Parts: sequence; C-alpha cells; structure tokens
Amino acid sequence: VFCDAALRHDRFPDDFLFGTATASYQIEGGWNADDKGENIWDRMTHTRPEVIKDRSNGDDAADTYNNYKRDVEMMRELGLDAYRFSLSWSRILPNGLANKVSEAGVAFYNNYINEMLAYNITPMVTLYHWDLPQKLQDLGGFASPYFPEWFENYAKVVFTQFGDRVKYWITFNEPREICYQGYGYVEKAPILNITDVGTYYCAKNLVLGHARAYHVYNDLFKPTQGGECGITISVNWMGPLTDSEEDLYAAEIKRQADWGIFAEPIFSEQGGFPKEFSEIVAKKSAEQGYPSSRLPAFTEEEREYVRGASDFFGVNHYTANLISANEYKGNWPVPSMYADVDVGTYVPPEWVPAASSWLKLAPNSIFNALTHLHNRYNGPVFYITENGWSQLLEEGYEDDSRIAYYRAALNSVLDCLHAGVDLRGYMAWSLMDNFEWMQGYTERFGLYEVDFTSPQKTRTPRKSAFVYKHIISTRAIDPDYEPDTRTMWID
Ligand code: PNW
Repeated sequence: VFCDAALRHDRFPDDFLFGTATASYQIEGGWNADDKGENIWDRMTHTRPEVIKDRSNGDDAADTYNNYKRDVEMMRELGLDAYRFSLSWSRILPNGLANKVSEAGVAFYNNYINEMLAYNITPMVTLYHWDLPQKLQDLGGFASPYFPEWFENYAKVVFTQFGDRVKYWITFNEPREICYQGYGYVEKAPILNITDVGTYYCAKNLVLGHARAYHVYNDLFKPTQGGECGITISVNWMGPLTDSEEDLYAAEIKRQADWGIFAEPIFSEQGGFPKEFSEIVAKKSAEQGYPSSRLPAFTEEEREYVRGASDFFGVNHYTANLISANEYKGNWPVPSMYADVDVGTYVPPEWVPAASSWLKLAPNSIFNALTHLHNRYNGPVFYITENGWSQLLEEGYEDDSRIAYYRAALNSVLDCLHAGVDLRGYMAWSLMDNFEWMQGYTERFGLYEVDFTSPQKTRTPRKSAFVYKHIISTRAIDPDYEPDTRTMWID
C-alpha cells in the first residue's frame, strides 16, 4: 500500500512561498531621477561602455521606476505569494552616508511595497544587490574598514522606513560575486582586478557588515517589527569528478572558497573562515612573501559576533560543476583566489546549455546543494532566493528549455522537502528580462519578455510564465500541462 509515490512529497505546502526575483540596477532605470546619487554601475557603464557586451547600461532598463504598477500586475497574473527585489542604496541615500534620506527614493519604494501589499504579495527585500554609491567606492568600498559602519547606518534607515511592512530582509546578494568578481577580477563593477587580496579584504568586511545589520535588526527592530533577517549566497553544486580521495578533497576546498568563506563564519558551529582553505592561503601567502595571510582572520570577538547572525540561509542556485584535483585546471593569475584553490572544473557535455556560458541544466543539483548545506550547518531555514534559465531574445515566447529547467528544479525542491530540508520558499529569476550585467541585454532570464526598444518597456508573458502560474496555483508539477497562451488573466 505504501509505495514510493505515496510516500513522496509530491505537492508544495500551502504556506510555501512561491515568488520571483529582480534587482534594482537591473530593472529600475531612473538612474538620475530626482536626487538619486551615482553608483558604481552608473560610473562603470558610463565611463567604460566597452566592458558591457552590447555597450548598454541600466540608465532606463525596464523603467520599473515608472512602471511599478505593471510589475505588480504581473505578480498578480502569476499568482505570486512573494516578490524579491532590491533597494538602490544611492536612491535612498544620495550621499551614500546616512546624513540625508531622499524623500523621492523612499516614496518610490513605499509605492512599490504598498502596491504589493494591496494584493497580498509578500515583499522580500535585499538591501544590497551590487549598486554601491560611487562615493563609498572612492573611499575603498568593501575594502574599507569603515564599510561595516556605512552598511549598518544604511540598514537602520531602511528598517526604519520600511520595516513596519517588510518582514523578510536579505542583507547582501551573493558575496562571492561582489568580492571575487568585483574586487578580485573584472566580471562585475568596480572591476578592480586586485587578484591577491581584493576578494579576501572584501569578504571579511562584507561578513562584518552583514552581522552589524543583523544585530541592529535583532536588537532594535525585530522586537516590534517581528521579521527575519538573513543573507543570500550563491551556491552551485560542486561535487567530485570521481570518488578518489584527491577529488573529494578538491571539491571540499572548492566549496570552502566559493561559498564557505561567507557561509562558515555565519552558519557554522565554530565560526570563522573555513579551516583547510584558511591554512592553504596562509601557507601560500608566507611562501609568496606576504607578512601575513592574504585572507585576514577574524578576531575572537568578531568571530563570536558573526557566528549565528542570520535567521535564514538564502541560496541562489543555478547549476553544478564537477571538481577534479588534477585535470581541467584553469589558467589563474598568481596569486588569486582560484590559484589558491588550484582545482579543475568539469562540465559534462550532455548537460543542456542555456544562453549564458556558465549555465547548464545539471541533474539534481538543488537537492545535492541543499542537503549538503543542511547537514553541514545543522539544518537552518532555507529560501531559494534565485533560480532560473537564460535564452537569447530570438528564441521568443515558446521557451520550452526554460520550462524543462524549472520543472527539473522544482522536482529537486520537492526532493529536498521530502528529505527534511527546512526549505520555505522559491524565487524564480526573473520576473522579467533585465540588464544582465556584463552581458547587457543579450541574455534573457524573464518569465516575461521586455521590449526594451518600446517607450513603455512592454512586458509580455512567455510560455514559462503560464507554466509557473499553473504550478503555483495547483501546488504541483504536471509534466504534461500545455498552457493556452493567448491571454494572461488575473483570478
Ligand atoms: C545571479 N554562477 O548571479 C545574480 O544575482 C543576478 O543578478 C543575475 O542576473 C543572475 O544570477 C543571472 O546571472 C549569478 O556562478 C552569479 O553560477 C554567478 C552564478 C550564477 C548567478
């Protein structure tokens, strides 16, 4: 009687939060509207347009600044429970510092939030999704020892303005991308390319900044506002290529570097940076003539302050890599984080590719990543805060490969729930096409297509939007569901 199918958790719980995600610079436009200050993406795209694949920028993007009601209408069309978006620091604090709060900036976010709440859509708000005020960058940005203080002061303003209505807070989106891609390399603003210490100085200050915002929320706001505050880390599954001891160890070191330097200080029992990786960097730093490890340690006091400082673990998950001790090694600059890691990365040719070079459909990767984190960090509360698939614009509305990806991903989510992982929500990336960073508008992640050439930035649902809507309303995945895509209706 109790066959596997009956035991299987084949429906999503009623209180599971289904949503979509976006980020301020990628959708808002209005780059200099009212008194908004300049941020590092404004500066980089205006002064170095050649670093963006199609020489585009987020000056107008999807113009959510003027189209926010249409965005919320789309959320209603999809039947979303929740919507994750980010705040532009320099729109709220034009000066970066907290001496002056922009009335226009606050009014815009109030309107956006209130419009969601009017339709019972739960806002999940990221404080920082990569658009640092340029002035703070000029002062050193995340490498400055003042960074945690700047971030705490910004967080206080945000909690004060919006915390009566927002109950889910995410401090940072994807520390690895901020620190490695922005400070240690040239894949995100401010493209510092300081390969030896950029990533690591940024990492320590980012983690301390997160903890300061968390403690401020916990001490001063949570008692009356009653929400939760966490962080979102990108966790793609990094498994061993073979079962050899060398590959198992290589995969462990890769995980410690890619997300462990952010997750371990916050979520592990003992706190601090991951042990083996810290030892590797310390040893290499000494050999390379640095007076101390390029990865700065936490003081005992800092370690205690950071340990446990999160109400949930937000995971952005897209794909997987297989890790090898001896093969498929890249040509990394020395010294750099990936030269410190010194392992090889392999992607099986049979994994179906998306439009983004790094993105493949990797089987069971959500299950592998989340069960690993669940075991390593003693079963924290999880939200998947991003997961999605890119196509080229030419691929049009019949986005069957995106539908296949979402169905596979959500089956993997069901496997997590069945295995006892405390996973409470899933945000698809993205509600609509947007400015895909260095790829400009050439890679499209939207459930809705955006016509960036039209004055209204017209949004039109792709087939995947209908499928996602059906999954949300039925709380189940029907592999045979074929939507009627002639009209999108609001129930
Ligand atoms: C995310 N990876 O970044 C970002 O949070 C979004 O802003 C972005 O538009 C989206 O994914 C799509 O790229 C990622 O290494 C960074 O697999 C790195 C990875 C994945 C996503």
